[in-house]
Amino acid sequence: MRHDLYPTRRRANSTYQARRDPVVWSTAAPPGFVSSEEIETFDRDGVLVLDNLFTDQEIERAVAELDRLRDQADRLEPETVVREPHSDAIRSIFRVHRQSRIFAEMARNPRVRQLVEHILDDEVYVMQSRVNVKPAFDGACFDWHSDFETWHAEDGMPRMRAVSLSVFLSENSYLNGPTMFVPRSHRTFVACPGETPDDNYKTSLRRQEIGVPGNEAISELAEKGGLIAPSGRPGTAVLFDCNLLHASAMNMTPWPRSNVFFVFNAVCNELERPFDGGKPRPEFLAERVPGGGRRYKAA
Ligand code: 6CS
Ligand code: FE
Repeated sequence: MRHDLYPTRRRANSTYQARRDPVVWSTAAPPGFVSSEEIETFDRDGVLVLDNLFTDQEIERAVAELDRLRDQADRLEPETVVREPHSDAIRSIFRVHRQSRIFAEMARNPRVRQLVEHILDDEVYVMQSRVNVKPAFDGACFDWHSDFETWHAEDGMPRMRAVSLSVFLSENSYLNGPTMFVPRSHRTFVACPGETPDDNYKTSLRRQEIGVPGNEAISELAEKGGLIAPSGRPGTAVLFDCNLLHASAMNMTPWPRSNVFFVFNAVCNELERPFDGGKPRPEFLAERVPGGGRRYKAA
């Protein structure tokens, strides 16, 4: 019987347990462009805002590429184009690092790689990428969740040894549905109620119902850590831990809130069988380590 460090789902209510993994795995000095204080902030809060991580020129190319992908959505892998729950507007485009050379280059950015490989203390690979378009007037919300809870239950991610980088392709402000985070919630694993339906991803990417903690859990953790909604100009990036609770409200403004997300998983944290007992989700959502990763490296 496989030992499950983070049992979730198949229960009536949300239950808590303490995180059993480090947040920052390396004890060495961080890469030069990041200070030790910033790494300590990430360790404490589970989130770090990096202003101007990408240049205006890099962002302009990425925005033009996003427009091209949206215009040519019919040429993309069909399952990777997810539409809004209440309209035909595009909500997300997944696997952009495999469908676009420009987004592939962004994912290979040397500063990004140095930073995430420092935090995870291992080589990394892109387990998932997506552009969340959150279109003007029509961008629906993303319910409260921990990405790791889904990736553990439905993709078989064994340990909390992955991080996400959200890069602003448009202005993120308090108006247009910025991602809200519960700082410090990454140190608590909230096991969620409910049973994972077959092919859950076919609905969860439009409206997540399973893997959503109860309001009491969000209230309690927000009382402790508060709420933040980083804002900034295009090129700003937000690095956040795989287990940090986050959500975003709907976008009613005339301005889209388009961000590209790259999920970096440690090679030693290769995906196993889903811990909720279901069948693995498709590769466009959860890329398994190419050529198989090394076995789990001691912390
Ligand atoms: O299921 C997933 O993998 C996706 N769902 C959400 C709400 N965030 C992480 C990821 O994009
Ligand atoms: Fe998420």
